[in-house]
Amino acid sequence: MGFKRIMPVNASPEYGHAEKEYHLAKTTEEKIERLKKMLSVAPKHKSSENLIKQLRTRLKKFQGEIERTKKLSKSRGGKTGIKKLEMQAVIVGFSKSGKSSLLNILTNANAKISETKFTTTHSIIGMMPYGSTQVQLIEIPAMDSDFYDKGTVYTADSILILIQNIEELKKIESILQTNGKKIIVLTKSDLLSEPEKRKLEATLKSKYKKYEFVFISCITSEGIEELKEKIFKSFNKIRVYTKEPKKEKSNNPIILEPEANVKEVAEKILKGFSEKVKETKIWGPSSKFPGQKVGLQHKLKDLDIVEFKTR
Ligand SMILES: Nc1nc2c(ncn2[C@@H]2O[C@H](COP(=O)(O)OP(=O)(O)OP(=O)(O)O)[C@@H](O)[C@H]2O)c(=O)[nH]1
Ligand SMILES: [Mg+2]
Repeated sequence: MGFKRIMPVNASPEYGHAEKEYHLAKTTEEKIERLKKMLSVAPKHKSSENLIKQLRTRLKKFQGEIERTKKLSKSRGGKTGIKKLEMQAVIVGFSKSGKSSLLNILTNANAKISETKFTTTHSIIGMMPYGSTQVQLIEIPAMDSDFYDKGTVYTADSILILIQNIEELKKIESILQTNGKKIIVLTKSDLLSEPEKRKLEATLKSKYKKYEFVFISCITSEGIEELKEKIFKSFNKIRVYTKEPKKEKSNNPIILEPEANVKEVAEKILKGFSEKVKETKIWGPSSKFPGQKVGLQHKLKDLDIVEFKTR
């Protein structure tokens, strides 16, 4: 790292420790923090003036780097530039965990994938089609990089935590700050043996009961459909299909809040003219029997089918 080591006379063990920590720092933020610590514990006498000057110069250099990074990510529309849509999920994980690969499979994005670390340096947005609607999916730069976007993660509805082992999950949990729902995504499952998978599964089921988890591979496509389902479920919305009399149900469901009623569906598909509805029949989870006749106030459930007869 080119840092000339000058051990000052009378340096305390505290200083020695701070210096060691500084050399272990991975990110620029960490370096800044640890340089400040070194400065605070450096001996304050004539013979260490040179050292203190050197430390201050180095600190300024790193602070300048952070400023430039911030400006750069702003000008690229990163951080503050993301407009949050109704259903937003973020992809987080350490570098090379497969965030860009997953984003590209699930959405229209074309993020750069690479074998080298820290390839993604600004948050990348993709849209994932789901039913008749779209989910906003965002790759956040690696958690172990200087570009990690805390703000977007904090406000997202759902967080996909990409890991390959439990140790990574523990580390991420200690850094992650969010109000969103968490889904654990075990990536590169094609590289795991069946016994390895079973072991991970057992640990997650016993120690991480409150989280949903799924094994995925961007190579074999294992778990991709299951993950889409879990992402949608995490937003706590319902899907309702509509149909016309004597016809098949529509292919694309309408997305609604839980407990939405028939009137809301009618308003949506009849463009505000729910008074045109003469009769409504329903099939599916909220019906007592297939084809039950219901009123406009009837509350719907996920995967119901609604048929309107209009005047
Ligand atoms: N075997 C295997 N390799 C994968 C899979 N997904 C991603 N990779 C590889 O892992 C490496 C990193 O993938 P990326 O998608 O660029 O990872 P990332 O998390 O976006 O990395 P950064 O943006 O640098 O933090 C690449 O070489 C990918 O080809 C997978 O499911 N299986
Ligand atoms: Mg990436």
